[in-house]
Amino acid sequence: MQYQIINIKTVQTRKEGQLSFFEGAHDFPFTIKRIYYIHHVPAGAKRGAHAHKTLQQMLFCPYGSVTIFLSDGEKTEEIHLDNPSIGIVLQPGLWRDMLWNIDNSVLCVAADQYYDESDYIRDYDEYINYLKVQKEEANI
Ligand code: T46
Repeated sequence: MQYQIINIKTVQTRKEGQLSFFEGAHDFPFTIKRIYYIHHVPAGAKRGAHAHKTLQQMLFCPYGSVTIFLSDGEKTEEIHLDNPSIGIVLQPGLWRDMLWNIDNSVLCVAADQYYDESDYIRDYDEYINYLKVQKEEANI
């Protein structure tokens, strides 16, 4: 499955609390062009239900708990983002669903491209067909 879990650098500060950070060229496999975050979502709500053709993204949850369900058309995996020091880098071509486990959890995303709706595949049958065509093209 085309994703990596990354440890976000976190320091125990002299003041109460911890501070987590990442630096573009040092800690990232891509150049960040866009950051967005999803908030005010009630527990039990689901989002996602799409794949990206080319977009790479890093997802992390600085507050709360969100489960990410991934599929590559054959296998499925789920990752629990409930630690502000953990992120996942998703490569293109993965179907994703997200489940909010706790009210008002925040899901932050750093992306390597500007928003472009034409990069989304939002229909699962279309996604399976897209993967099939990709495989056929790779074998030519
Ligand atoms: C993803 C997961 C993890 C914008 O106008 N600009 C943006 O940068 C984004 C990300 C979205 N939008 C608009 C497009 C839709 O009209 O916001 C609306 C909701 O987007 P969507 O239904 O795709 O949201 P999610 O939470 O299902 O998915 C989002 C990202 O879109 C997606 O790339 O991988 O978070």
